[in-house]
Amino acid sequence: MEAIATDFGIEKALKQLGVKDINEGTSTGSNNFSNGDIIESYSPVDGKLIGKVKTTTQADYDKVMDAATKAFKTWRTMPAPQRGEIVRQFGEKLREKKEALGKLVSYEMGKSYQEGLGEVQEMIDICDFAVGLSRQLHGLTMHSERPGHRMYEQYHPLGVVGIISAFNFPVAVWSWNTALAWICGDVCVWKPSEKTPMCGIACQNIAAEVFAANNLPEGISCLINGDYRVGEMMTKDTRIPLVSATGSTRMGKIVAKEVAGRLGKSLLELGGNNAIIVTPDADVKMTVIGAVFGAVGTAGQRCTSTRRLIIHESMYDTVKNAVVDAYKQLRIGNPLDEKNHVGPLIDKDAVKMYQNALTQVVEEGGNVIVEGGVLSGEGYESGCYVKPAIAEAKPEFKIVQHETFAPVLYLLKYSGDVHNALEIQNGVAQGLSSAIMTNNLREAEAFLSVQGSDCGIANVNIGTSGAEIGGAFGGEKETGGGRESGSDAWKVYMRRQTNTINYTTSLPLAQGIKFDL
Ligand code: UN1
Repeated sequence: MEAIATDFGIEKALKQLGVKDINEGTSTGSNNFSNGDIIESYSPVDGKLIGKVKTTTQADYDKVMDAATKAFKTWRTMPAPQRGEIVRQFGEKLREKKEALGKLVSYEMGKSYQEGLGEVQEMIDICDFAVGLSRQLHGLTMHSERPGHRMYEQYHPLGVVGIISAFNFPVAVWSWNTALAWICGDVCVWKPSEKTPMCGIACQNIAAEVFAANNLPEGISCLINGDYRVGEMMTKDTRIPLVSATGSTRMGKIVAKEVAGRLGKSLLELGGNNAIIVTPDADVKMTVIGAVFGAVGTAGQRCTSTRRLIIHESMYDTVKNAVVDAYKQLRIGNPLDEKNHVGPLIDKDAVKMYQNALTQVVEEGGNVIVEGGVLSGEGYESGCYVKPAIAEAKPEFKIVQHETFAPVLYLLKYSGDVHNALEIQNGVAQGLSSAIMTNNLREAEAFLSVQGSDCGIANVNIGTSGAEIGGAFGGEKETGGGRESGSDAWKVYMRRQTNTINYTTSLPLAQGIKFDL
């Protein structure tokens, strides 16, 4: 074993999750694969090596796809409520392993342990949701225009669903996809982020245990590992009718083009540039909680993170001072230590992007009011801990228009009515999450109206992050248009078939066409 941190119960959690020193990295449940390059996973928490994973080779990938396509043939014939029972068992296992998995998420990704637990809770919630849904994959029935005919629609599974997930939600986003895909009768092939491969191994182990205990084929849940080249194997593969990809807009555009080029479907969850509008009728205390959690939670690395506060001029100084005061209370440090609010960024590249954003906002004429900086010294040896920063800026600054995956919050001022604030809010390329803080019904309804927020998520008196799984999650414009998790997002994982049955002895044609022989 190479250096493995012993503090905060990490070693115990890794053992409990079966995350060994060197992992195969490619799996259809059992591990029996060739020797791809090694990916080493270092924790941003303490810079130590957590483990190693093998990159999936083309030969490995083909084995996975064979196993997955074969497993689909069995899985799709199992009644959906029975598939729901398997997902229920998977959710039970997650409950048992919640602390261990939450710890691994925190240690490998860097988010606070509380947020790591929250992420596993999202997995449990989507399992519960999917179990209920497994009895509700409804289609409609229609009245036929022809006598003695019955017309209805039914949903069938698509086949193999490819999942590409990001480092920031290394386990939950996979489960939003798999829990739904599984009850729909699909099988899944997952490529987790190469920055959080151990989280992938841990989830795969849990899933494999459940499928094995039920004598089901291991190919129902498959894992592949590697960088974009491994992702490309999926995007180019006509055996994969749906690719669900979470990550940057840059990545999403490549995936969308590749998958559309073969007329496959893609489900995209890409960048956000989320704002909270603070009106003259806002509750300042609630605003501060929403804004600060939104901006510094997960160290600003959620796609729903709050990046812009659009404050009415009459409230500007009050809100600014309250938020700046709150930042003084923030404790930055080891995210496994529950007294800390903010953990590290994922890696040193992310630190560079954070530094560049702070330089650029000043170059563009912004005014930094809470200084940033990289922390060093005891506890900060990984070099990934940064101070959450705040800058006063203008909506049109290039850096403000850009999504920087770091705890940098921009304060923007508006005057006049809420429509002016909305113009600023909607005046970016991304369209994921949005929020308004107001006790004024007219402002709230204007924000939610057709002239209001153009985002997929629009919250009143709630911050931009922390959505529940029950709603459809996703956004518009450069966010990619996909919807995952709740509501009727399940429909993306199925194909719709319209069935018309003639139970008469004649064959009347639709539209009254006469064709007598
Ligand atoms: C993401 O950042 O990719 O709404 C997902 C939230 C979480 C999910 C974020 N439930 O902040």
